[in-house]
Amino acid sequence: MKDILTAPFVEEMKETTANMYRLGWDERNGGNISYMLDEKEVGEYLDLDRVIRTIPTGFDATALIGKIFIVTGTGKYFKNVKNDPETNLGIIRIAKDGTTAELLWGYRDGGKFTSELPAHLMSHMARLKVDPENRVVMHSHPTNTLAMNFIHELDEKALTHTLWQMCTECMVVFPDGVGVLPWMLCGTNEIGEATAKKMEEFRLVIWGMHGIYGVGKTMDEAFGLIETVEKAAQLYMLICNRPRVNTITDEDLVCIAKGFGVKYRKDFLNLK
Ligand code: 2HA
Ligand code: ZN
Repeated sequence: MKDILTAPFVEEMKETTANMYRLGWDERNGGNISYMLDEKEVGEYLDLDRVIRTIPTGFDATALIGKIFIVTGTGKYFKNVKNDPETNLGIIRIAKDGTTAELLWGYRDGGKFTSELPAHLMSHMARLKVDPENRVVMHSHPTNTLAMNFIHELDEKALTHTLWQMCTECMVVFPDGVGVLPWMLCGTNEIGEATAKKMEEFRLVIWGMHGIYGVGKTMDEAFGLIETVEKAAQLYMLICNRPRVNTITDEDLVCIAKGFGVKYRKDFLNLK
């Protein structure tokens, strides 16, 4: 059996949480990541018949029975993952009843998965229906994205349109736009269900005045989506209270979409 601490997926979790912390997106225990793993690959590092303990999830994830995820721990700091992955991360498998997580590794101090597991697993279920290759769900509190939430309409069309106008790259990176939820209580099945519903059409979902969710086939895709929104939001925050002299027009946005061959949300533009 190979040493789990050398597994590429543990390395990716360490590196990503450290990056997100350094960017100031994940203060204290803010943010969480879940990453669906390949059973065969995990089997090279862990005895899959050895369940350390079982933890009820409090919701039904029948569609994910047998699936294995590496997930950040509840109350754990992204800052600390790099130096102690076995305490701050866990590897869980959804048990045959669909409502129990079998702990295969990690949460060494008796801890458990993030309080946002409902939003994560429900989002995995929703995304796998539209993209069978989706693997990552990522939640974070990027500073400028949050700041923007307090001064900009929390409307999907308006917010996506503003972000698209902030950098040329936005239309290429998230032509499918950004879903938006109003402020809601976090850590509940209700916010999980609302997030998953949005994930049927978006890879990015803003939790109004709380943070953002991004998903993808890879860690880079999910991270890159959030990073690009945050860059656009930063530009917005830098210019929002100054006179606008120049702008990327809707015609320019169409030109970008055509130039890069991306399918975009036409209803998010104001073309006649
Ligand atoms: O786990 O980010 O949404 C900490 C959070 C809650
Ligand atoms: Zn949060």
